[in-house]
Amino acid sequence: MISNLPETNEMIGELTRLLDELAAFSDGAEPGVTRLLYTPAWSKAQRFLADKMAEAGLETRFDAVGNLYGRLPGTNPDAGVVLTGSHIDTVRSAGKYDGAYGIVAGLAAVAFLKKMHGSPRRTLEVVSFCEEEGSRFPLAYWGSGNATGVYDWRKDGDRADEEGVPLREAMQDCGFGRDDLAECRRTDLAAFVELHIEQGMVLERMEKRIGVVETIVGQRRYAITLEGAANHAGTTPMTMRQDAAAGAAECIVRLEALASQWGEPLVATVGKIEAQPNTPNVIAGTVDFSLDIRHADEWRLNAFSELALSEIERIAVRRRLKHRITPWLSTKPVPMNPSLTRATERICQQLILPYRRMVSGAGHDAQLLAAVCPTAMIFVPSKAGISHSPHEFTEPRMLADGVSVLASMLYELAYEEQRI
Ligand code: HGY
Ligand code: MN
Ligand code: MN
Repeated sequence: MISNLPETNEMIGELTRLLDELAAFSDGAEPGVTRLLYTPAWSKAQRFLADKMAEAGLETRFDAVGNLYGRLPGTNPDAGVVLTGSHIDTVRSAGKYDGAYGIVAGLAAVAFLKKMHGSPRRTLEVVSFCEEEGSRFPLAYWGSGNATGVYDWRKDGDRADEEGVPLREAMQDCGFGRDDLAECRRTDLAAFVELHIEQGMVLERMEKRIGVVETIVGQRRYAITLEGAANHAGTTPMTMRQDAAAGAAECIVRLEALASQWGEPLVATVGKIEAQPNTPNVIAGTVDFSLDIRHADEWRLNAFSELALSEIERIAVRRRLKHRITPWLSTKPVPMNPSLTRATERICQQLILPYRRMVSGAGHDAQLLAAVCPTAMIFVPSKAGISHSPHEFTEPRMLADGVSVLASMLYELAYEEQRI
């Protein structure tokens, strides 16, 4: 057990200052933070973090896709690397904590451990994964996916964003996508611990300070197109329409009703929708919409996804609409490492922090890292459960709680070389 912890007020000051500085790196006029992969704001944020890691005395490097690592070498080079961190990209019009908090808190924890305890036995690293959200290109987890072998940047860079910019081109324009940069694939990890805001309201409702994540839900994401016939809104009788917007609306209402019938923790969301020609006096000829389905149980996730897609097909056929369904993300529900979740629980008890074991309804890099090393995920409460919104907020005291738990975990893993 670690003998000392960061002084709370000092830690609060450091965390809020770094989070505010990072939040300033934002593209676009929308309120909140918009920092999409390989955009100018993304580039400035990664380089800002590289400077902060270097100031903390860590060895910094970028890998070939722009994942940033800060390294505190261990005295036992054969004992593997203990990694902590999260993702630097955001959704559009995001808050300032999702992803960024895990990086900033990881840096603060490692800098504290270096200052108080010097070199660890196992090497400690902080990572700023380049992309997790899937907000710009039709793929998600580009950073941790390249680190764990889910993607290979040399082969998987052809998908284009909404402006038709290929991922590979955006990556190279940012100075990445080069063989002379560090290899992405990590095969040397002893453990990964991700600290993140809960993005839900369970901890706040249960008056808990820490969430000990047991399972991260699986996800299915689809791009769906319904194609009817654009026509005059005034002269086309209701009985003679192939209205893609009405078809999409019926699908959305039906999916919501089905998900509610299935009950928690299943969720299904249509968050993105575009009608063409998107004109008030023209019947929509085409509608593109997204579908995001999640569950903690793989069998039920698959069963609901099949049902949802068959309902979309049934509605489209009845309305004489062509339909196209493109799957673009599929992640399994992933359990966290039981030994690490027990260690997190014990640390919360020792620090007298009320905690709760729970499922994560949000996806995280931890669910990819869990395939290559023992992985744990720790939550701090989100005010009113709000996230993916400029109104995202976590009490500064609770931000510091997370660092205390994370520093204790990293100390046991890297300085005490705790068996995992
Ligand atoms: O969508 C999610 O679950 C995460 O925020 N990427
Ligand atoms: Mn997110
Ligand atoms: Mn996140």
